[in-house]
Amino acid sequence: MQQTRSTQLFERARLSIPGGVNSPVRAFRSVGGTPPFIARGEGSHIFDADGNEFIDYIGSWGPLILGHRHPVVLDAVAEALTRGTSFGAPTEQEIELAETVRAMVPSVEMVRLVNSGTEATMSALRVARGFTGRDLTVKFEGCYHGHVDSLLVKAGSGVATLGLPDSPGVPKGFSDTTLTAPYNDVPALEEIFRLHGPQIAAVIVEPVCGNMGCIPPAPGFHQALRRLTADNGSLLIFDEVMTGFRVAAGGAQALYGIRPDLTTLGKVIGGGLPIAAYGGRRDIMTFVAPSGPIYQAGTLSGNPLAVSAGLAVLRHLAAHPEIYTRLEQAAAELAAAAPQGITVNRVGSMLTWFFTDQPVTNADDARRSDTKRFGRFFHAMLDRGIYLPPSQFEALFVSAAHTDADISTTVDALRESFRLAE
Ligand code: HOZ
Repeated sequence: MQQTRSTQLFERARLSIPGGVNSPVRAFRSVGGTPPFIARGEGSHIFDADGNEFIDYIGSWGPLILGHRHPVVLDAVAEALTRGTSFGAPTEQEIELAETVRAMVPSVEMVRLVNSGTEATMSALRVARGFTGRDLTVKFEGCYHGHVDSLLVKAGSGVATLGLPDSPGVPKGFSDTTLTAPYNDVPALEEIFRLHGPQIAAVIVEPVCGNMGCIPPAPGFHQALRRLTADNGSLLIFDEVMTGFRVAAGGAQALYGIRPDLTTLGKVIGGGLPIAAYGGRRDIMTFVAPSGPIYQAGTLSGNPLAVSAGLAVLRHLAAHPEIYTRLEQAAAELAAAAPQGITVNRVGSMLTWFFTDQPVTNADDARRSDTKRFGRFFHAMLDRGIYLPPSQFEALFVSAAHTDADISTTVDALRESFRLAE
């Protein structure tokens, strides 16, 4: 293999970091080859350590809805830096971020800031259990809710990408608290509730799945989740780490008109800095310490730099609804470039091409995609300067920074790459 600065860095990284990366999907294991090491980003483009330029459709796996180095983020972080990097004490901006989240996502009546999506889902689950006094959780096969012990069951994202069975290190007692159903399968969920209804604390769902590739909810799926949970005294948790502020300003719950009991948020809420959140009904959230007995805490929670960046992005999105129209139009153009025989799933600016001519509505369908062909397609795109998620089981993200020229360059690359991947 030809040595480049990136390949040298990868060899060096593997000596000190497991697999050379700090999150598994980045390692290119399922598509072959080694990852470019990124030196910098600007708008919709990134530049690697060898000076190669790419149009970026990962956007840090979702947070960068405004693109790299957007001025509102840079200005907010620069201003916050003049005040200090961390206090571990309350600040006024945390209230402003909480109020902004409440205004944009009305089901979130109270919100607690944490540092990662995993922390958000882990905490939401604990709150659901503490509030209901029940232990069981229902999740859907192929959905991924971070690396929370009890949620690493039939998980998507990196777990699906690497073809791993459920992770070693998770005590059986933890995974036994998780029941699974196929995504979009209402009869399977009804059966689970028939058998276990009074023990189920919560159903957690990616309202648009992004972690087995993009899979939209079937018509009526969310309404059934809402009805079954309400009828059984269970909570409905929308994991909007990926979809929050992305598929609509109010997230997937606004798009589909569903009011979950709890919501987890991440990615866009931090504007590219590490923030996540969980929130929901006031009567539930007041169970969280110190107002209630359910414990959850964090030294860097509400970090001022991250809060500033997140607040700037959310305010910008709220003030510019036309961004969502633009995202819709640009992503639709990309979706339309697929030839016959490829299944395209898209919701707003989340999109996946599956190498199958059959509809993809759940994890089994997604696994039927020809992943070898995906690997060839991925590398053909990369060779043409288009940086896609290196996994069939992840969604790509269009940002407001993608220009008409980016989209048309990408469409040309798509046409060639689909042909080369055959
Ligand atoms: N779990 C993330 C996307 N589903 C991937 C995170 C990363 O590798 O950075």
